[in-house]
Amino acid sequence: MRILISGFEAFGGRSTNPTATMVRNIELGRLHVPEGIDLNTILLPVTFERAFHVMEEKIQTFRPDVVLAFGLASSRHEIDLERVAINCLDAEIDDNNGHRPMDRPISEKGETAYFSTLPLRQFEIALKEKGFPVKISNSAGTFVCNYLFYKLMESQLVRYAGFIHVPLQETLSEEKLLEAVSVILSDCEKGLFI
Ligand code: PCA
Repeated sequence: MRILISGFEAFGGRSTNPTATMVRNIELGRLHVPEGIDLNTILLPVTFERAFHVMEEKIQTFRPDVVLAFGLASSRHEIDLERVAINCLDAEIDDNNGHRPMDRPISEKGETAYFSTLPLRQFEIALKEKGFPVKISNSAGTFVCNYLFYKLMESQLVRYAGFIHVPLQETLSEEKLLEAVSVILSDCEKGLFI
C-alpha cells in the first residue's frame, strides 16, 4: 500500500509548523512505518497558487493509494480528523504569497463540499485507545488547508484521501505527533479501506 503524507511550511508569522517538522522527521527515518507500507512525503507551500499543484505533481509520480494531508490549526487542542472540505475561500490572514482571497468559491461550478474518504471513526477510536487527544472536526476552516483538501477531493486522483489538523507543539510534542501518525498508518495497514 502506497501512502503519501503531506505537511505545510510555516505561515502566518510563525517560524515553524509542526507538520513541516513531522515531514522532516519522517524523512530522517524517525517514524515507525508498519510493514507493507510504502511511505512518501511532501512539504507544501502555504500559498493558494502552488499548494495543490505541488501535491498533484507528487501524486502523479508516486501514485499513492492513500493521501494523509496534515496542517497546523493553532487554535485547536487536539488532533482534528477533518470530515469535510467546503467550496469557500475566506482567508483571515495572508498566505505566503501575500494573497488573502475573501468570500469566494474555490471552484465556480464545483460541489458545495466533499467528504473525506478516510476511515475517520476508526482513526479516532485507535488514537483514543492510545491516549491521544482527538476528535472528528466538521470544519477545516477557509484558508489554505481547506483549499488543498477541497482540490484534493475534487480531483479524485486518489480514492482514499483526507485532511488532519494538528495543534501546536506545546499541546502535542513532535514525538507524540510521530507516534500518532504511526497509529494511523497501522490502522491503514489493517485493511480498513476494503
Ligand atoms: N495550516 C493552515 C494552512 C497551512 C497550515 O499548516 C490552515 O489551517 O489552513
